Formats: sequence, structure tokens, C-alpha cells
Amino acid sequence: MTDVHPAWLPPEAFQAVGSRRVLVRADGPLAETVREEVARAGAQYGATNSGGLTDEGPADLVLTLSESEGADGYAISRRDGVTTVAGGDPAGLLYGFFHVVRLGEGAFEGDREIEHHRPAMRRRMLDHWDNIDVHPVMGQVERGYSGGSIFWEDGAPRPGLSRVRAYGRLLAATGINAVAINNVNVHATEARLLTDRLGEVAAIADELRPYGIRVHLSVNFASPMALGGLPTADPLDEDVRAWWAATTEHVYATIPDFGGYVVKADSEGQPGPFAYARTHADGANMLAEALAPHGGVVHWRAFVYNHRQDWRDRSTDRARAAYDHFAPLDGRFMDNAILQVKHGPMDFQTREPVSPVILAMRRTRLAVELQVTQEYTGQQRHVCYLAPMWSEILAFENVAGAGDLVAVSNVGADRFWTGHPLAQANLYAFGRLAWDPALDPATVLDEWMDMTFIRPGEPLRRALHAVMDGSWRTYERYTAPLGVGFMVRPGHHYGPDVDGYEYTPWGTYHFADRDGVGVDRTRATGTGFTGQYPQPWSDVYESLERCPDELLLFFHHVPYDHVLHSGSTVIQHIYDTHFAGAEEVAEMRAQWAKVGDLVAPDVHARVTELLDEQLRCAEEWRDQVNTYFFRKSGVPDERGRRIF
Ligand code: BDP
Repeated sequence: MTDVHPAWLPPEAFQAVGSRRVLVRADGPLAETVREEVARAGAQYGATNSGGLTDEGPADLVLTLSESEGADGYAISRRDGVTTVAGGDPAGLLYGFFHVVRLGEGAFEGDREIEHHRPAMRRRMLDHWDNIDVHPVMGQVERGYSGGSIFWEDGAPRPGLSRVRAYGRLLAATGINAVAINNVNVHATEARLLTDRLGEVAAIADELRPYGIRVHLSVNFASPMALGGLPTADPLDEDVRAWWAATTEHVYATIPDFGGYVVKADSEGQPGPFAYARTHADGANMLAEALAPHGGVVHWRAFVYNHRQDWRDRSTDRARAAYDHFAPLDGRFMDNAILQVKHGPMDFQTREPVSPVILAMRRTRLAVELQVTQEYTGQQRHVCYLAPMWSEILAFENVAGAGDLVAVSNVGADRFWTGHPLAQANLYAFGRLAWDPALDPATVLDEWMDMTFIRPGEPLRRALHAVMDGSWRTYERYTAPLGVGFMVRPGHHYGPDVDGYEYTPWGTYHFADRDGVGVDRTRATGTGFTGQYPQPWSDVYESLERCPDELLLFFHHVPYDHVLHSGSTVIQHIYDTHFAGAEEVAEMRAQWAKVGDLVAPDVHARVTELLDEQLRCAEEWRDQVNTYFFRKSGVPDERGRRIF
């Protein structure tokens, strides 16, 4: 543990609380956690003001319960020298406590009008794509860029699981309350977590419970066959239903506050209800029914598409698939079946429109799925602060009204948790935006800095903003242009490969030829995908004139001399953004070089090394993308820069 980076909870973050007298007027495990936090801080900083935990007044900080604040909510106020946190329930008390930690000394100054805080999303959840075994291609954590799993090592739970408790603490401080611990691609070993290896799940739940986090499990749809010895996994078969009911009952007998199941079915090789000519509502409802008596939920993923497409056949459009499968099922899911939809219709690309499934399912409970792990955004070797992307998504139509926000975690056994130390900010920001989607990404970044670098002075603060604020747009500039996506190396998805996926079965094409580029998804001449959107979006995306520049190639195939709203042609835009993107990375590197004596040497060294790699990779992207489009189009750069 000692060499694990404290992320946003170094001891100094607790100085203000630790030097005050704190009274906790509540009982139960979460109140105990708050007491422990206060006692730990008091032991370190309590000498001043004889701070620490007190049993009765007078106190500088009083934490108490008040039902009127609602689930997970809390109120904070300050009068006559006393700061009061009133939690709507024990979880609210815990979140209110971390709010005070965030405020630091500010929590104990002057008077404070009462503020009420309540999460926008009821479930703020991280999905781990962790395996117990090391997968021959994907490694232990699928799309993991931070070392091995924090849960398992050498085929068994990590000794002591102490890292898991520290993880729970970090997550609680940013408002996360649910974690699915294993990969959605459920292999044979991991499938057994549901049955004979359930004890491992229980042990992890024990570590996370003190921080108000419930554990969920990814399950394999075919488990009744593989684990139960049944001849079928048909969701309408009585024996199958009985197997799920009994298995689920055993899960709850072992872990009474178990959260529920996550399911990837009929997708990329995972089994599902299609094998029995049943619908995905049949599949989801079978599990929902098994979970309902225990208060559990099933997160049923909408990521269902044909991954064995014939690229010569233009009649299928992967972007259409989720809507085609799920929109007809709206209203047919049980209340505790939550449809988990990736934010875009394709697959976590740098830029995608919001999935039309999210807009269509008005009578179905929804979870919106984001990718904190940077599979397509630089794999935690590139700085790419994703909060600006997420806040755009969350501001679109009814997205912020989904009950759950879920994201694929970026955490592993790495000393910095996230490989790239600055990628910690994405994890932090995810929790904060799930709590309040209206938060400004730059403000969230300030919060993260204040906690992580303990209220840094202006030079470091300015440098971190310069490196991080615009890093998602910078990444977008030097990679695939104008929303076209997928010009990445097949398989591992790091770095450019202009035609890497063009003639593959994956359904991810850009259709560049000598005349133009982009996917025609219009109703008039294309795949008709624009027709899946309600108005006005259906017409906005259909129209070449009204479609936003950044999504142009997602919706339209256009000639290289097509003029964007920006006034630039498509081809010139490609050249300009690619030169600019690489230059911006060089500038990020220069900014970071200036703050060498303001951050811990190990953090500075790791980020420096990674910025070198980011610059190399950005230049590689620039040169390959520019050269590719120059060769296809024959149009020279109007500014005469070097293209190969
Ligand atoms: C894709 C990933 C793959 C995941 C899949 C999913 O490349 O590793 O299994 O998403 O979400 O983006 O199920």
C-alpha cells in the first residue's frame, strides 16, 4: 500500500477537518466510516485546536441525519461558528463529509447559507472489465491501461484486498455508489463468480461497503448450461428461470446488499436470447424477475450488433443496430431492468452523436454508458481530459435524465491507479458529473487539483489547465477527422491506421475515395440512420447544411472541396487540424516542462515521459492522416506545409 499514490485523498486534504472538533450524530456502518476518517485526520492534525472526534458539543463541525434531504442527499450550512452537515441518509452523511473535505478551510469560515445537494443520477456506477485470469489477447483487464486488476492476481483475490478499500474511499469522495467488478465478456473462470467463487465477490463487497458502494456482477447468459448443467438457457424455459431464481437467492443470502447483474448478450460472441428466437426483453426480464424479490437490478446492455458484417454489402449500418433491436421493445422491460446504452451509436469514438436509443426509450429505465478507460482516446498514454465531452453529451436532450450513469473504469494495479497520473482527473470528473451533470469541467478540474495537489499556486494551476482543459479537442484534431471515427490500428486500437478497419467485418468504415469521404447515413440516399432521431435532430443531421461540422462525416459522404460552416473546405480542415493538433501537444509538453519543481518528482517524470510519447504519436497521426487524404484527393495544402 505504501507506494500507492493517494490520488485525490492525500492526508493533507484532511488538514482542515482534522484540526477541528467534529461531532457525528448518527449510527451505523457509514457513520462509523465518517468517524474513522475524522479520527484519522484528528490523529494527524488534531494538535491544533485540540481537533478530532468529540462525543458531545461544543463542536466546529456537526454531522447529523435529516430525512428531508432524501436518498444520498445532504445539506450544508454554517452559523455561529458551527458547520452543520445534515445527511438524508447515512450515504448522504458520507457525501456531505467529503464535501467538507473538498472545501477545506473554506468550510470553517464566516457564515454559510444552507445549500442542499442531491445527486442527479440515482446510480453512479463503474464497470470494471477485469478478468481473474490473464486473457491471452486482452490481458487481465480488457482495455485496461493501468496494469493488472486491483481485485485479482495470479488467479486468486489479491491478498488483503487493501487496495480495494482505498479505491472505495476514493470513489465515495467523488460520489460513486456502485461497481461491477468483472468483464462484460464473461469467460469460463469469471462466470463462476456467480456460484462457487461467490465468496470472492463477497470479500470485495466487504471492502467497498463501508464507503457506500454496492457490488454488481457481470454474468454470462448461458450460465444455466455452463454452471447449472441444463440443456438450454432459453429465458422462457421454466427450469432456466428456476435456476436463475435459486442462484440469485443464494447470491443474496451471501451478500444481502448485492447490487445486481450486468449483461452483454448477443454481442461480439456472447450468448443471448436470439439463440432461442426470444427478444432481449425476454432475456432481461428473466433476470429482473430473479433479482426483484431482493431489490436488485439488471443492467442489460444495448450494445448488440452484427460483428461479422460483409464490408461489400452496404445494406447494414452498425450505427443503426441498437435502435433497430431495442426501440420496438420500449415499454416491455420490467422496472428493475435497466437498459444500458453506450453514449454514441457506434463505440466510444472521440466524437459521436448521442445514441438515438437514449432519446427513443421513454418507457424504459436507462443507464448511459461512458468510457473512462481511454480505449479510443489515447489509452492513458495521451492526456485527454474527457469531462468536456461528457458534459456535452449530458447536456443533450434527455440524457441527464437517465437514472444511471455508468462508465468503464480506468483503474488498475498501477501505482498511480490510472497509468497516466493526469487520467485520475477523468475518474474524479466522472463521479462529479454523475452527481451534477451541469458542473463546469474546468471547475471540476480545479476541485481535482485542489484535492490532489493541495490548493496549488497559480503557476501550477495555470499549467494544468493549459495541458488538460482542451486536451480532448486537441486529441480530436490530430486523430480521425469530423466524426468519421475508427482510423485506428485494429485489435488494440492505439495509434493511426487509416484503412485498418476499412475492409473488415466490424462495420466501421469511412468510405474515403478519390472524390470524398464519410458515411452516408441519410434517409434520402444513405442508410437511413438519421431517421432514428426525433425532430429536430432527424432533419438537422439529414441536412448537409445544418449538420454540425464535427459530425459531418458521421452522417454524410462529401467531396473534399465541400465547404464547412467554418468556411474551410473538408480537405483543408483535415490538414489544418492535424498540424494544429500536433502543435498543441508540443505546447502541452512545454507547459509541463515549466512546472518541474512544483509537483512530486515521480509524477512529473511519468507525465513527461508520456507527453513525449503523445507527441510522437500525434505526429504519426498527423503525417499518416494528412498523407492519406493528400494521396486520395490530390489536393495540396493551401499553406504549402510538408505532407509526405
Ligand atoms: C469495445 C471494446 C471491447 C468491448 C466492447 C463492449 O473494444 O473490448 O468488449 O466494446 O463494450 O469498444 O462490450
